[in-house]
Amino acid sequence: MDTKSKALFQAANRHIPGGVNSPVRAFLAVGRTPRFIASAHGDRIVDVDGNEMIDYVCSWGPGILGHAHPDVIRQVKDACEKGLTFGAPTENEVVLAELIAEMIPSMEVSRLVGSGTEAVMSAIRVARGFTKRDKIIKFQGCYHGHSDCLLVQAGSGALTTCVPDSAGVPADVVKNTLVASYNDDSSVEEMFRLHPDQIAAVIVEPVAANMGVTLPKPGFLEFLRKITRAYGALLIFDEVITGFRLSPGGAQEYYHVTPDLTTLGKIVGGGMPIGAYGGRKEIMDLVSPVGAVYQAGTLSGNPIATTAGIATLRILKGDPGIYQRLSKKAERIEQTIREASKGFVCVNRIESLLSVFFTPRRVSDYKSVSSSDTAAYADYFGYLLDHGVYVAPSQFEAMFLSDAHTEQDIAYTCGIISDYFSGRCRWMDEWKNGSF
Ligand code: KE4
Repeated sequence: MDTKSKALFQAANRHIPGGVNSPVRAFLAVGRTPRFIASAHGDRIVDVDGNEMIDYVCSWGPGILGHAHPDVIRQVKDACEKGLTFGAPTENEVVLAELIAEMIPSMEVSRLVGSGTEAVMSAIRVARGFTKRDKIIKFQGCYHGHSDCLLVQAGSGALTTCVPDSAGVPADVVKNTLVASYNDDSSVEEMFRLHPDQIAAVIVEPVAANMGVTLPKPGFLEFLRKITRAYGALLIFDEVITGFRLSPGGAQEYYHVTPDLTTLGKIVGGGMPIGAYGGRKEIMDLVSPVGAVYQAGTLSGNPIATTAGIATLRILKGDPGIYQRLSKKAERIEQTIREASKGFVCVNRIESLLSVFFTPRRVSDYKSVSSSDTAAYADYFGYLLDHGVYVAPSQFEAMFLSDAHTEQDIAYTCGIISDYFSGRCRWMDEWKNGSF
């Protein structure tokens, strides 16, 4: 029953584009009315119609401890009593910068901003300022927020041109953006061969999670580290999703590859709006007011957001066992999908991040991701939603686990998934007959 969600969605559409403040929330990819959430605790969310669901979106990643963690909430409440924002430096910002540097040593110096988009936009600017070069390489299928120069898709002459992937982005703005293929060394080598001293940086999601979870092939990240060094370009790891998710030190600790710059979001704010970018002092000293690269923000590092971020990181740092618990829970779901689907779908998982792709092909890049049957995913999504399991409303997103997911809820989820694939799922039969 979603009566109140339907009414709210109607009202929302009158004053908000598509009725949502971020497109994926509109459920367009799954053909359902978005659920308007009233509250959330632990691994549960409750919508305005009182439907309680087990949450595997976790607000797209920040919710690694579960919703409304009591220690985080208590500290945020106390902080609110002292004022919400001062527009002046605070002790919290020093504490959070020290925590980030301790957990992600390559971020010796960092700057807090308001979102992952802002972190990436700023990191690109610093890379261009540091190298005095204009071109950047990104990868097809990787998403780094909505700053203009990254809203691109490979043009026909992918090696030389790109075309905007959004209205309102002038062609001029993306002319210095090159789009390579994820996990394809040769596509990167070719770009450096064509533009040997013009590339400021390569930006990559060390584990791509915005085309669904797509893992780096063995050696790919090491290759990017090597080729950027060889050509004097910077390597930027966009760890907005993987930061503090794959391990306390993110993907760079997990894969033992150290980038020059890192961008963070989501977990670093503990559910409050924080992004961050950082790297070694030599690079970050270019950032205003020390250096010539300008970047600023009214609410950057505000006391409430930094309180939530510090509380969250301290819990993660203080209980590394969380990562093993998270991984075991995700592994149970992965195994259930593999067994129940009898190999008719592809499951990619790394630690507590996973995606199920409705294709029997192995998914390792944008091309193979594109073979997924999005209508089939929508059918799967709807069945889970109707049975109280809330996963990403898009084939090209990830499933997130939290430390609050109980064994009981994981078992329930596995039961629903098994029921779907073994009984309800018309997709496999019709897919076999090519009629889906
Ligand atoms: P934000 O500006 O949304 O805080 O971060 C942008 C961003 C940057 N880099 C990566 C790797 C990201 O995944 C994101 C944002 N992630 C999406 C989920 N795939 C946010 C959800 C949404 O857009 O509503």
